[in-house]
Amino acid sequence: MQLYHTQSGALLAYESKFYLIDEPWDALINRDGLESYLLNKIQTGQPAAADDQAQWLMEDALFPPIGNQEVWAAGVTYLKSRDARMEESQSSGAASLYDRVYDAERPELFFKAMASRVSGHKQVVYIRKDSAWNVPEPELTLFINSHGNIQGYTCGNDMSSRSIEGENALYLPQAKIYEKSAGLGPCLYVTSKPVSGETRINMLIKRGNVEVYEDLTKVSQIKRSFTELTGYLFREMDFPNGCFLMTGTCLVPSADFTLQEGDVVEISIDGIGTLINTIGINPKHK
Ligand code: DO4
Ligand code: MG
Repeated sequence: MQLYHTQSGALLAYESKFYLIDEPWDALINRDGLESYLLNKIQTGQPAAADDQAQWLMEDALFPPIGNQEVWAAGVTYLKSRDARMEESQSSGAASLYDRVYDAERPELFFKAMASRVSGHKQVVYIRKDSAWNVPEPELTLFINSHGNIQGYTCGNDMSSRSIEGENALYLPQAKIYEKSAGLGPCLYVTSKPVSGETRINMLIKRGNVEVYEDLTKVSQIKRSFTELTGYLFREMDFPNGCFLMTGTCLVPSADFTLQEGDVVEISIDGIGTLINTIGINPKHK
């Protein structure tokens, strides 16, 4: 089932019907056993919403599926990411850092965004004006509730500056954290079943009407389990409203590619749908 965060509240899509759930977003998604709770609501008489209202909400009134949570991110969880970081950081001498973290017991986890810096479906994400080499990073993103239980999944876009990170690994926060540097959406895919390794993650980038990049991979390519990543994140931190965790990029465009203003990035993950973001530049910094 898909749960959309809309202007009119939580909209549940299940078996081709829609239901408006009249509960605050944070309290709803933080419930243990969210899937059974929502199923039970439908089975015990939650009235279906009108199709045209639901379509309008999903097309025109969608928020990212986040309330008052932090967004964290894991790094170097796919071979593709390790190789790309090693390539971009050759001149800084930091290449071995990425190799080592890929094989280390402890994963790389970093703070990515407060909700106020997150863009939703069909919204703009920014590239930095002081960065010459910018990419989107398509990442299966977990929603983990305050008890450390994974309740659902969404598509994540971990916008990144490869030139800043490549210059010096200590610049990672500047390469990763800035206005509108994270995309989440279009919905929370609520399921109690583990995600299949066969789940496909696809990224398409369009410039005008031309496709300038497309590639696809499967979740089975990830080096670490989601419970392992979640376990490290929750070791010494409490998240009263739960938190989002991007699980690392599995696709990286070739080294001669950089995003331009106006490009459109589409990240699709089986079961969740497609998150579409247009690339912009913060007008304050133009
Ligand atoms: O090590 C730097 C960031 C890694 C990352 O964001 C990723 O692998 O997705
Ligand atoms: Mg990333």
